[in-house]
Amino acid sequence: MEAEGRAAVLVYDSVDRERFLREIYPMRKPAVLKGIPLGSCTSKWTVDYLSTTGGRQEVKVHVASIPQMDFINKNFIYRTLPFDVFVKRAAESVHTEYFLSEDEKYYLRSLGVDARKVMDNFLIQVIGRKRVILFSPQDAPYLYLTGDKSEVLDVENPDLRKYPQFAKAQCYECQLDPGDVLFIPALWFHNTVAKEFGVGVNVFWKHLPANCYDKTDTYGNKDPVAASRAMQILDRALKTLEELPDEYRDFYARRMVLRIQSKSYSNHYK
Ligand SMILES: O=C(O)CCC(=O)C(=O)O
Repeated sequence: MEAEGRAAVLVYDSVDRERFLREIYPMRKPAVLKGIPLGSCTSKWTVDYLSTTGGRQEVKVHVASIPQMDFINKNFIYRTLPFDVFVKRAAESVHTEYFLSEDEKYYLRSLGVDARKVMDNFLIQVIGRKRVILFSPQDAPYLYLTGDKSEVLDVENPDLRKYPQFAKAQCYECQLDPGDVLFIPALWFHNTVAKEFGVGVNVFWKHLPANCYDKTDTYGNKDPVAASRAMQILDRALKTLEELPDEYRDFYARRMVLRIQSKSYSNHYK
């Protein structure tokens, strides 16, 4: 099967707030913003600086024996380390002290008090380089999703025998250098590969009107209210279809899919 190929994420230099809001934000596509004034953190946050000023507070880190952490099957363990020890270990490629193997990988996802997720996101790459691969929400049918996560972990070299539809997904790629900011619109799938030790700061914000979000959803992790209601109704419809014999269930399920496609897909993506 022919792969859809790759597209480079558009890169913009020294964009100010007005230009971002006017030109880039409305396109709802990822964009790399270079030359945003981030202050001194990009030169200051060295391994030494972070381990000295970050202190000894204990943090719970993801530890895996391979670089591709699998957030569906959880191929990692959680271990607690003092922050300074964690930073030093994460920055070395071979460890003298380790949990799983001498080349194990570490990931600390530290959430602020006001952590948010199903929203627009700026991934601010403060130090270290990172490769990011993104997929549009319209390619969801080809991504082998479990919930909102793709089963395809190695997006660079996907196993197309196991995931043949994945070849139809359009892959957007970029490299983030220290100081780069990646705009990730809500619903876009993203897979990041750290090229070396790095620190990224994610800033999430709600872009839909406030009444679209669940009021009890302090952390912004849930689907918009109308989406979760529609999903519940779909679950009920699927349960109802189970009352039919196979042949009929198949026929009506296909008709329902066609109806969803003709009624709900945006013209833009047909
Ligand atoms: O840690 C990373 O590299 C990416 C994190 C991110 O974008 C997210 O949590 O949505």
